[in-house]
Amino acid sequence: GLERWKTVELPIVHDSRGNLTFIESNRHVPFDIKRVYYLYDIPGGAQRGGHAHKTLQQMLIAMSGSFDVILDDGFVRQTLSLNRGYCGIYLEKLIWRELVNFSSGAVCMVLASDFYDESDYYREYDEFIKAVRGTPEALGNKAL
Ligand code: T46
Repeated sequence: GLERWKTVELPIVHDSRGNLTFIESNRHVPFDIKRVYYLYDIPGGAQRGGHAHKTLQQMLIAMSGSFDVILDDGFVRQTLSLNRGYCGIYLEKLIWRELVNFSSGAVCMVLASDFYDESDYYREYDEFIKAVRGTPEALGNKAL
């Protein structure tokens, strides 16, 4: 079924020399990875995100340290914590996200299904709500 977001446990190759985790397009993420970016050197108390995407799918991973991700599909709000290099959060389109509570030294790596495109963003919450409550997916969700 359609899941707006889900946590994904990535493969780990354990080794006395240290662990190795890998991510393959269309296997561990359900899309072709077209872009990778990362957030780092994040000052204490800073928040990132505060927007939703019209079409973009992404996976967020804490490569180091920890942070919390507040997710909102227009009806349901959930906060998830990331603090392991082998755990990702997969995000469908049309999910409002806020990243908060970054530990010192935290690094958030993001795998994205498309190139950067500012026109793919809802940066106003009201605009996002208006858009998502008009979609069949959102109405289905509301019925639950
Ligand atoms: C998301 C969260 C987790 C680029 O030029 N290329 C890029 O690939 C990205 C992601 C951003 N930018 C520019 C656009 C802005 O001028 O970098 C500036 C900061 O971007 P933004 O304010 O969107 O950064 P965050 O950390 O609030 O959000 C980013 C992603 O934009 C977003 O998709 O889910 O990380």
